[in-house]
Amino acid sequence: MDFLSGRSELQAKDFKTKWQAPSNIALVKYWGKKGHQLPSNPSISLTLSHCQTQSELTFSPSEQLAVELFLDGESRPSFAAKIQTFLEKLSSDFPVFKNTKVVVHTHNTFPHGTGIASSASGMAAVALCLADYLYFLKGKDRDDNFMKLASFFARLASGSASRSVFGGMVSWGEFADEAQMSDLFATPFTAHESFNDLCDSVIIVSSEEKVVSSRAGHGRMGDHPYAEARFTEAHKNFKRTIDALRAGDWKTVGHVLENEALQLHALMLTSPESYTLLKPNSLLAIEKIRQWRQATGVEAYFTLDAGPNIHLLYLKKDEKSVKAFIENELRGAYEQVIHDQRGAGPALC
Ligand code: 2P0
Repeated sequence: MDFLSGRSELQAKDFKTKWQAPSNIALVKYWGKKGHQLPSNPSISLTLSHCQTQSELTFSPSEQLAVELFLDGESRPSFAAKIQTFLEKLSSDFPVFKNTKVVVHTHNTFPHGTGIASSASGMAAVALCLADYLYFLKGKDRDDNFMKLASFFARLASGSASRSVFGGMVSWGEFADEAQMSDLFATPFTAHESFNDLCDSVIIVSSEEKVVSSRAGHGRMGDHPYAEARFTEAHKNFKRTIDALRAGDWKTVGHVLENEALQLHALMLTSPESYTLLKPNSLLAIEKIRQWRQATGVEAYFTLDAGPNIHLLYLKKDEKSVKAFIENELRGAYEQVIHDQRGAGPALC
């Protein structure tokens, strides 16, 4: 890969950069990994617009790698330790990080207390700053490979973050006949124009901290009795999804979307060390969404991340009726709602 060439001769220098990166919601889920942070199956996601992390990174030469991190101005040693561990791993391939001090100032635009994980947006923002630093050290202008490098770094930090480096729809993981797709980094996916204004209302059922992290959840796929069946299903769902996305077939996308969310949570329930991230109100909302769709014909479909919150996806033309449904029919089942939509991707601040 040419974007990795010439990395061993780089010398640390003073540099500062700031990027913002969005969150994303997977339509076909990444759940289970192999090798060095590689996905067991291809995934595809919608990049969101309102849920963003902004991170400023200041790099300076140092005798050894050191990381400080401030969230909204407050020192967060535990987050700093995560970035430090990530950079330590990266430094075997990019030795310049062994002689770099990094100070991170970060801020999330998510409403407080939503329980929305920020690892995708957070690690994507950091990865973009790292890619910027390396381009600066090489004396290169950002080119077509810049985002590829950022996605490569983001993947190593957190798999889903690899997809947050691009806007619109984004796929990640090798897949037959899709030569542009790679396990190493994500690539933008061009869907039918009818999905250009896809909406996602995030229904926050619970903002409590999760009992099992995503990282641990991926780990539990290692000895899961249904792992192979899941990876086969994921490949089939991926194919159905990309075909339907290209054809503008929202109904098929919606059916796969719901199936993927339910498979994800079924894997958690049936893993040898079982756990439940769904809450009673998650199931209540799912039932009501199905009944309402049946009764009205409005094509709004749910999905879930590794958590209890419901993402309700729908076309812009149905925005008014979906918002009224959430307010009237789901009242009492949620803490708050974030009405989000397809986003354009990261930006240099
Ligand atoms: C996804 N999730 O495709 C799936 C669906 C959550 C549910 O990827 O261990 O934080 O850092 O690579 O990316 C969440 O897991 O895990 C995730 P690591 P990540 O979005």
